[in-house]
Amino acid sequence: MSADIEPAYLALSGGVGGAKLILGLSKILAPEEVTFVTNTADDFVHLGLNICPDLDTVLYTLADWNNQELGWGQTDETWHFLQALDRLGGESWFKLGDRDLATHLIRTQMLRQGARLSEVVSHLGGKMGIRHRVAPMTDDPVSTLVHTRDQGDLSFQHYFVRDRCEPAVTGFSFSGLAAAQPSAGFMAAITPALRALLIGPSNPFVSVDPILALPGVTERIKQAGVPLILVSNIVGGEALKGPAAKMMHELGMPQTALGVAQHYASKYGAASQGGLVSGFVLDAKDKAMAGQIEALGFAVTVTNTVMVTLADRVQLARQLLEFAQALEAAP
Ligand code: FO1
Repeated sequence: MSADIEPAYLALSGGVGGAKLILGLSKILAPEEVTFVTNTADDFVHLGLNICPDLDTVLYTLADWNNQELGWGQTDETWHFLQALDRLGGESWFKLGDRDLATHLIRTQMLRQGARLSEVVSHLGGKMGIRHRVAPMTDDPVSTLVHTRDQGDLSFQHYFVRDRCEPAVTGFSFSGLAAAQPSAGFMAAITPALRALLIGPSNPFVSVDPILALPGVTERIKQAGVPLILVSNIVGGEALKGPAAKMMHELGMPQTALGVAQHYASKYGAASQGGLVSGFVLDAKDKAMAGQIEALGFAVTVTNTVMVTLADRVQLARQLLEFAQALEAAP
């Protein structure tokens, strides 16, 4: 992966939605121009293995190894290990494919030998032929706790995969976060050379918030004074992927792009009012909400944000860069 030159762009990502935008950005920005930072708050230890789902989704997507049908894991996957595990009465609710298993084994081995997660990511990324910089949000363990109405607190993957996001949520917390340090690769990207920070259509509560909540991150972004641009993960009242709309409903928020913008406005504030967020990217389906989102203090651009094809990913990436340039030029 690329090093040395300070990047002009930084993109933050959760899993599938953010990874699609990252792929688009990787097609138009040279490796030294951008850093990709991924959420690690959905990481967990399963069967003794260190699993980093969002990181792997980003790596597999950039390597063109990702399983497009599932949205996670590798392409051309086989499931002999899982079947054998199941036959022996092992925990098979979390589906580890045969190819995917190699990633978790190498990562676990390297971590046990004392490597930082960032080093593991560089190693795996290099082996996958990825030239762009990818960094975990932190090298320290952070894990999401999902507070539920009826089942108490659940670890994220138990809520998400084992319980299929069925329990009603009342909130989230992130153990380890207050003591975690942002990774060196993350912090190295926030320099005077940075021109924009881009956040794809990832889940605000469990993908974006943990990254921005790492100690010192929002302060450093504010100091850098660069536009922070978010893409709505809710289009036409539905989540592009995953349980975000259901979570919003359970949390008593409007299940709309406006609801997403309100969440970010209340948590981080608008840059135009001394806060963090400069721009909000709204899907054409939701263009009627543009005025209300602008009233929160955000600049708004309206475009197609639903990325089905590679051309859609590249198109959205281009629009984001144009939006960032317009915001940078704004007084
Ligand atoms: N998601 C599922 O819905 N079911 C699974 O069995 C599953 C297995 C899995 C294995 C490795 C991996 O890297 C990801 C996996 N995911 C699975 C996806 C993952 O749990 C979620 O998409 C993310 O944590 C949310 O971003």
